[in-house]
Amino acid sequence: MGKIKACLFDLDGVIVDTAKYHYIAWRELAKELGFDFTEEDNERLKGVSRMTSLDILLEIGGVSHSNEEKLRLAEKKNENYRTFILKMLPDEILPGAKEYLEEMKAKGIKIALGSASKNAMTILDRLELTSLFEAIIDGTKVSEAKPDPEVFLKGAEALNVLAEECVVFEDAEAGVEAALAGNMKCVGIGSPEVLGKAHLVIDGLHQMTYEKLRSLED
Ligand code: B16
Ligand code: MG
Repeated sequence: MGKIKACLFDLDGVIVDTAKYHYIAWRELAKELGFDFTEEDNERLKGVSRMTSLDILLEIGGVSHSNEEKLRLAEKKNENYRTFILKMLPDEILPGAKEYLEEMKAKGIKIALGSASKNAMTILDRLELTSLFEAIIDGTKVSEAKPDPEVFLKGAEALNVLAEECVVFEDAEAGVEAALAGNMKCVGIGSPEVLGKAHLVIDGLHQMTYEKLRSLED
């Protein structure tokens, strides 16, 4: 208990909005498979791993495929998705995110990424944010998906801090649950109705301050 020493940031929905590109790529796959996939359906995929996202998509379409075929479909979607993220520019960083990362770094707070995405490195490079992170834990480094706390516990370990010294920033309910399961403080980014379990809920990092971070200390 006590002092906060580190911030762990989710990527999609916190630092950048990649959900719109995921949506285009999933919708295209659904179209090829012969069914519609709406923006509302896409909400169910936020924070969820690629293969679980595919399972949800196939369930919506009422179709089933072999594991081998599912791997091929996920790969196809990812290739399409990557054509979008490879064109991303730093002006796509969400308002206040870079400024907040820089401010925390200047105050001596350690910073790590905790994302389900296997494309996190590509995205951070495109946004020119990679050097701000002391540790990057992404979908290539974990075996358990959120709400399991693995991604954040590995982040704390890499930063050499205790779980209770960390604050997690998350836009997905499963991510908030992962932070709490890991015995960490959590700031939800989005709607209080969805993220009500977080210690604080804000609209975006533009609303975050060093004082608000300190106010989360026990
Ligand atoms: P990939 P986050 C998550 O990122 C996305 O919210 C989710 O929609 C996506 O399915 C997942 O990454 C996996 O992404 O296909 O790139 O490995 O919110 O955990 O930063
Ligand atoms: Mg997210």
